[in-house]
Formats: sequence, C-alpha cells, structure tokens
Amino acid sequence: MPVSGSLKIRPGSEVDGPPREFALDVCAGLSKTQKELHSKYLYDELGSALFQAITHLPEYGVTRADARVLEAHAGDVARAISQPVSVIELGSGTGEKTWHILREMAGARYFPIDVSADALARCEHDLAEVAEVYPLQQLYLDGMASAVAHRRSHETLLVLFLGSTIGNFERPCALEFLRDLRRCLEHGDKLLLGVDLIKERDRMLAAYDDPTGVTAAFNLNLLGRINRELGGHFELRNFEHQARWNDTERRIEMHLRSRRDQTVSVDAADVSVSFRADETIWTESSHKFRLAEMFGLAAQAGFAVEAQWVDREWPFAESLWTAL
Ligand code: AVJ
Repeated sequence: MPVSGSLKIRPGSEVDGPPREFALDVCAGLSKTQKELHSKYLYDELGSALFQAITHLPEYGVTRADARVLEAHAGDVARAISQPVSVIELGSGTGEKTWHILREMAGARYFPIDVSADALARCEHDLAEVAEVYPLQQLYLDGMASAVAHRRSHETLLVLFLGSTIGNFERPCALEFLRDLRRCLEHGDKLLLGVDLIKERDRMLAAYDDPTGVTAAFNLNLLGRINRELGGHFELRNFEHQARWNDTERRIEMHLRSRRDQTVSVDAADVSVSFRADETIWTESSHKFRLAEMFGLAAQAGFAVEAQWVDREWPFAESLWTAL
C-alpha cells in the first residue's frame, strides 16, 4: 500500500506556471480593449483564504447549498456507483463537502487536486479518517492524468467537480473541458458536477458584492498579488470592486473599476498601463445554469445525466453523469 501523500507534487510554481507566464498573461490581459486578468490568479494563499471566508458569508449561498445537497444525497450517489471506487476531486480546496460522499464509500482512495498547498494539507489531514488521501498540487487535467495513472482494474472512477467551479469557464470552454475530462475516463465512470442555478438577480448580485467587503478584498487581492510577485505599482485604493449580472451570457462578472485616470507600471511584465476613470479590469465570470441545459451539455460531452438533485433554499444542482 503506498503511503498516503506519496504522489504529492512539491509545492512550487508548476501550478500557475512560472512567474514568467503570470507576467506574460498580465501583460497580454491589460493590453486588451476590455482589460482582463484570468481568474485562476485570484487563488494565491491569501486569495484562497479570502475565498474560504466568502463561503461563510450569509449572502453567498453557493457552498452551503452544495454541501446540503451532497449530505442529503451521498447515499444515492454511492448506490449509483459500483465499488471499488477512486474519487478524484477537481479543485478540492479543503475537501470539507466531500466528507459525506467518502463516508458512504468505505475505504475509497481519494485524489484531491488543487493549486493551494495549504488547502491540500488540511484536506489530507481532515479526510484521513474516511479515505486514503493522495493530494495532487496540480492543474485540473494534469492532476486527472496523475490520478488516472494509478487506476486499478475493476475500479470505477468518480470525478467530483463541485461548487459551480465549472461556472468560471466561458460556455464553449466548459464544453471543451468536459470533453477533455471524458477522454480521461472509461465507459461507466461517473462525474458529479455541482452547478449554481439562475435565481433572482438581486440574490445573485448580493452573493458577489457582500456588504462586509470580503468579495471586494478577494478581487482586489489580485492587484496586490501582481504588486507582490511582479513588482506591480497598483494603488489598491484607486480601484473598486464591481459585480454585474450579464443577462445575455447568464453570468455574474467581477470587475475592478478604476476610480480615476491613472497609469500603473508592472516591472516584471515590462508594461505601463493607462486607465481612464470608470474603465474596468474584468477578473472573473461565474456562469449560472438552468437545470434543463445540463442534458444537452452532458450529451455533447459524451455523458448521460443519471440523476439531478436541487437544494430548496438556494437553487443549486448536483448533476450525476455517466460516461458513455
Ligand atoms: C469558486 C469559482 C465557484 O464563481 O462563485 C466567489 C468564486 N468569486 N465569489 C464562484 C467566487 C466570487 C466561486 N467559484
């Protein structure tokens, strides 16, 4: 039996690529007409801690709804899958919500994949009592490849992609990603996909613009990270967090709005960027879903929807798919 943690990849720069890649992305993103920064860069250690705090906000119902549905239907999920099972989780964080699933699958192997070393360390510690844990500090598909390489014969894989993380992808990219995922799997393997559903506009907006200011801090930290890692000269107080509902794309967008005309240089990216007052940097999209659209999405990606469970308090669905 391999020692738990033996597959761990050393904490380091491979998860978001070398600083050079970050610098190039910043340079390219801030040169566009609609300036943008990729949301994956929100999650350095401070950003991950701030997201963790977001999950406790009364206005952000997503994580609690996800946990409630998982807890209520962990038994149904377990019964739908033939054992033995290895559970692979994309973007596990601390793996809190997965505890319920693993408890129903005595002795499953669990491969949490995440970019945050701190979250993975906690995950490994907290879930050791319900599974053999093999943390992978890698990008999703690299982590998938590592986990699949350890697949045993006669074993079913259950991939968890919870918390509506899929919502961060533009819709065409989400489909492409699900197809890539399908290629890592065998016929009969399962995917449990958590998606936040379209609800009243005000509830969606409040979830991404809390009065406590935690989401604002989470968003602004991206500029702080550029200052720390790339020698950026952003004056964070000259920017303001903004959340918008884009009805055409059915998504919440987070932006950072420049409060004034200003020019900011980033040493390591070798750029100097001018902002007009009110101009924004687009930092994240959180797409919202209709229950009915999951069937088409699954079919196009090579899966069939086996079951869907929805939370009553905060419309959020857990969609269980089988690889065709
Ligand atoms: C972790 C990507 C699911 O989009 O709801 C929370 C991130 N951003 N508040 C989401 C987030 C602002 C979250 N995901």
